Amino acid sequence: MKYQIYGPETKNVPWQDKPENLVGAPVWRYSANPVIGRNPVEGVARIFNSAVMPYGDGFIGVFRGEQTNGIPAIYLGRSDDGINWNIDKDKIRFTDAEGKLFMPEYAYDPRLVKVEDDYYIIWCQDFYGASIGIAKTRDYKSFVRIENPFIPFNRNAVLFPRKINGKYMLLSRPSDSGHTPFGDIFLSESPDMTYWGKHRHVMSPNGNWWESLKIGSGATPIETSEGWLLFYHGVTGTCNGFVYSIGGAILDIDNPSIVKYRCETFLMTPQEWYEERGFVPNVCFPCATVQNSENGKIAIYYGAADSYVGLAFGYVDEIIDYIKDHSVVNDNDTEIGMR
Ligand code: BMA
Repeated sequence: MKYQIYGPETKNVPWQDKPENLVGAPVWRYSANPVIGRNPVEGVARIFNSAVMPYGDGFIGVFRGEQTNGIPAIYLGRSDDGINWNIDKDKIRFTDAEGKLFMPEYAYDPRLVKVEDDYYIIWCQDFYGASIGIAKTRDYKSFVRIENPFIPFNRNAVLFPRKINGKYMLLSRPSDSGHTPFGDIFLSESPDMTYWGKHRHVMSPNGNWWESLKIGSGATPIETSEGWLLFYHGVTGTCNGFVYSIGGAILDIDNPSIVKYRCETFLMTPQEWYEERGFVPNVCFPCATVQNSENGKIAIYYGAADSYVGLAFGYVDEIIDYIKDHSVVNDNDTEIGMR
């Protein structure tokens, strides 16, 4: 491999070989997508925008389940192969530190990451307005909520998988209380997952038409020898509403507010029926990856049309080279992000 992935060698990363007729970015869809279809669990109409990670010999995931009352909640699921999922019928039971039930009124777009000994679930919820909620677990049995990191309004928080310079690092996307016609990615740090500060700007919509309106972090950044590989979503506005595509960037390993490379073209944009047609048409919304550090295979989990979960694949070498070959960064990207 030309570039290293730092992290576990997940041998059973879901995978399908590259189709011969692939054009554009070196990212291809699983031919049997969507991997989670409609009405996947009793009382849940749709699952999408969900995160998974390796666990034991298989995989574990946190899923955005749109309940039949229309309210999103987070469900736990398990899988041997990362493709076929058993999702719990009951939503995750979050408690406070004393073990008392402490459920968010709604919760959506969960991300999942292990930092040291703890697994963190991070989502968007009501905190007198849309904001970020976090819980941690060590056993996937008890889920204890910790302090909300930010005041409203905020969405798309993504925690780095290790401390950087001794600090937890969280990407987020300050927003409004609605569907937010703007949005930049910021970075915040914490010594303890309670107090967040030293906020830095990471990147903004930069003039590329496919991401002209807003951007938001997607999957947990992947540590590589070139920097943090970040899959994010970029949104453009059309006369028929928003279109969500998947973009790629590489952030500096020690100062991730600095964007080293940023692909000026999308890596994936809605084109299949399950991305173009659904509750919200034209959405590809990445929330997680699993990767094999030995052979460089990456599987990307993304929400499709606010209705389904899709899988896409790529090799770290090809993806990084593609991002570098098509990289355009401006001062706004490369500066430390403090004004
Ligand atoms: C965003 C979030 C996502 C959703 C997207 C498209 O604001 O709510 O959960 O996938 O809109 O509807």
